[in-house]
Order: sequence, then C-alpha cells, then structure tokens
Amino acid sequence: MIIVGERLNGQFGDVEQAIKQKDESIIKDLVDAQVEAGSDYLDVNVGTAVPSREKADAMVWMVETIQKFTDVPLAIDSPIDEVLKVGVEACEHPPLINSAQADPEELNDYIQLAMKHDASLIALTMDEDGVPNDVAKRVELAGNIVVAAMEAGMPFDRLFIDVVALPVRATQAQPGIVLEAISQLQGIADPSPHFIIGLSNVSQGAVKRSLINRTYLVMCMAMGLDAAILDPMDEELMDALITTELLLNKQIYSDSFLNAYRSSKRRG
Ligand code: THG
Repeated sequence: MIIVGERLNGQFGDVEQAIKQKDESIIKDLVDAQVEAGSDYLDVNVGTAVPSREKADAMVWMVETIQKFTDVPLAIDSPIDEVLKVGVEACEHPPLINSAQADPEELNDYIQLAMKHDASLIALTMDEDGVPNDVAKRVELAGNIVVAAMEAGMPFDRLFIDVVALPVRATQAQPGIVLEAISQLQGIADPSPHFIIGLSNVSQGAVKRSLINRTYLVMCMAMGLDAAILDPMDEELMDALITTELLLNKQIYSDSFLNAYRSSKRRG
C-alpha cells in the first residue's frame, strides 16, 4: 500500500496556525510523526489558511520547511494551477502532483508537468461537470486518463487514478459506487496504474470517523485500491491496513506481523 500522509493540510487548525505564523516546529512534529508512521509521500495543501493571492508563497514556505526535516517525497496538493506549479518547482525530489481533472486540456498540461519533473501524477475521475454520480462515467473518465498517459509516454507506475471518495453523510450511495468503480478498473492497463482515494473524505461531517475510515479502507483495498491519502498517525487505521495486506497475501504472516510491517516501512 502506498501511504500519503494527509496531515500537512491547512484545513487542520494546527497547520493553519503554522502557516500564518511561519511556525516551523508544528510542521516538524507533523513531518516526524507521519514519516515514523510509514508515509511514502507527505501531502502538502495550504487549505484556506491565507487569502488566494498568498497561497503560492504559503505553498513554497511549506515545501521548503518540510524539506528541512525529511527526504520523503511530497504530494503537492492544490486545485490552483499556479500554487501547484510553484510547489512542484520547489521540490528537491520528484513529487506526486495532486491533482489533474480529467478534462483533456488540464490532463495533458499536468501530464507534461509530471514528465518534465520525473514526477508522478494523481488524475481525478471528474471533469468540468463535477464528480460523476455513477460508476460508468467514472470508468469512462479513467479510460480517458489512461489513454492520455499512454499517448504522452508516461509510465503507468507513475499514474494514480483517484476515483474520488465523497462523504457518506451527504451522499450515501457514493461509497458503494466508488467500490464498484475500483473493481471494474482492475486490468484497465498492463502494467496497472495505481488507484487512490482521499480516505478521510468519506467520514467528513460524521461521528465515529476513525471507524468509518478504517472500515472503508479495508473494503476499498479488497477491490484493488493500492494507495490512499490518509492519517497515518491513526494507529487503528494503520493496524487495519496492515492486516488487510496480510489477508490479501501481500505480506508474509508472522506472529509479529504488525511490527514487521512497521519496521519494514521505517526509514533510516
Ligand atoms: N483526492 C486527492 N487529494 C485530496 C483529496 C482527495 N486532498 C485533500 C483531501 N481529499 C484529503 N485530505 C483530507 C484532509 C483533511 C480532511 C479530509 C481529507 C478532513 N478535515 C477535517 C474536516 O473536514 O472535518 C477538518 C480538519 C479538522 O479535523 O480539524 O476531514 O479526495 N487526490
């Protein structure tokens, strides 16, 4: 499982404060904890901590600050073209670009950006009409994404298709639709692209968030999800993730399988 740590996001009060006050110690603590917990990438999103015209500067500050404390690659997360591009430029290691929508122009622009930086790319199965309500449209958009990557010569192991998880509290049929889309997309290309979601979206506004998140993660992994943006500091969530990998025969069983996975992920 490819783990993208979600916590360096200005949506969270502590990170919002860090951005506003340029407080490096808050950033360092979240970097250390997420790296220790096994993150393969750290998502970087300025959220709404600063007004739009200051978001590009805030992104560069976050990227430069995080890189003082870790070599783990970053997932540069912004819907604003300029903020995303300055974030990618500031990266010392090839990042994960988060994200492109499936409209041909934006998709091709971001595929080129990824190729230029040896980066990976998250492409969303949504377009100018928004997030599709059904499985068929998500699968169709994923097809467009795969064709665009193929035509640009982008290796599929650097392509992450995001089937876009939505809050169960708002639209109760959506989690099942996402599961079905993940299932139908297995085998779309060989070698396969990765399949990713922003896991915490599913529990937004709900109670028992951690329980909802870990239950849904297990279901998605059973369908073929192999990457997720999540809170790696949620220990019960990580236990469920590791146990699911074991039950899917992706980890060797030993009595210490939880510890074995955690030490195999730990960086020096
Ligand atoms: N796909 C991709 N990128 C993404 C998402 C996605 N990036 C952002 C988001 N979705 C994933 N990250 C988060 C981060 C925080 C929350 C959800 C997803 C979250 N925040 C709290 C809330 O909204 O209730 C607020 C913070 C708090 O708890 O104080 O849940 O889908 N490619």
